[in-house]
Amino acid sequence: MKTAESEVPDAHFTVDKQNISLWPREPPPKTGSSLVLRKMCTVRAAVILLTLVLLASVLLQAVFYPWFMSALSDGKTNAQLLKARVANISSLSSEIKRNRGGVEAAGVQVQMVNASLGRVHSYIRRLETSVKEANARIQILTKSWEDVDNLNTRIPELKRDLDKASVLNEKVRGLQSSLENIRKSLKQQNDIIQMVSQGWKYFRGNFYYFSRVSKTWYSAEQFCTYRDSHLTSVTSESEQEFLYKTAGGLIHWIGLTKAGSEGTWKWVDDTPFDKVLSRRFWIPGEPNNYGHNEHCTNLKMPSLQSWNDAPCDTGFLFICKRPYKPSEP
Ligand code: 2F8
Ligand code: CA
Repeated sequence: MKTAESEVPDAHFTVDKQNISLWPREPPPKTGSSLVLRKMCTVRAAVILLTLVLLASVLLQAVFYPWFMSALSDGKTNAQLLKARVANISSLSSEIKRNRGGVEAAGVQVQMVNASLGRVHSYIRRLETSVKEANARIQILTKSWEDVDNLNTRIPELKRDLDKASVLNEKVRGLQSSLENIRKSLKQQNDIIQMVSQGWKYFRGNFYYFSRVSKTWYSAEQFCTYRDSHLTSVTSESEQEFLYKTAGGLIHWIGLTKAGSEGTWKWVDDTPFDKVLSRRFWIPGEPNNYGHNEHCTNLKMPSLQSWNDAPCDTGFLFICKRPYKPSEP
């Protein structure tokens, strides 16, 4: 016991006869059995406490060891995974470094692609505009096509109408032709009326003027030419008949005269002389060139055989002849 007290530091000392203490004075030590008892209690308490701590430790280990081991295992696994990921990241980093050039090139290509895409978008917009225009035209064409369809359905009807129109057209042409003939006929009749009103007579396409005054053959021809005609020629029996009948038995000069040194008969209006035909129209015994001075011809008798040669400077009535030439409408 003496030893235990000596192990406690002495914190009480005296200065100038005054007691100085660093902490309160302990009560005076207890004596004998209480101290032992007290120490035993302390030991027991310590043992109990240690036992409890030990039990608690065992209990905690029993409870948390599996969890701890599992956590440890998980930690290892996670560490391995993390290590693998780190390795993978490292590999990826290397790969990224290697690919950085490629990425930059790809960036350039992306820019080019973007530019191309811009052009493509512009082209697409133009195409859209074109498509819209084409659609508008298609609508117009569709409308036109509908019109064509409608017309197609009407084709049979139109064909029938066309056939009718063709028949009518043919009739109209016939009528037009008839009208034209009528118009020409009316024009001809009008021309004839005009000439007749001036003293001319019409026979088969020619106008004839029977004079009321006598003239020599040459003066008579001058009279005729002044009126766009000549002394008449005779080219057929019907004309001869018309002339002698209209002459009324009076002697009239006609356009037959001898010309040139040969003294052959010629028509003054240049109608070819038909010697054979003319033989039917001379008075029998004529032409006799009576007095060797008869170079012109007249109608002397009221018959087919009515021609006589006579002196050209003798005065007789005369007959002018003008072919009918239809004037322009
Ligand atoms: O006898 C025919 C003869 O008659 C007349 O002469 C006398 C005629 N003369 C005249 O008409 C001028 C002839 O021509 C005619 O041949
Ligand atoms: Ca004669």
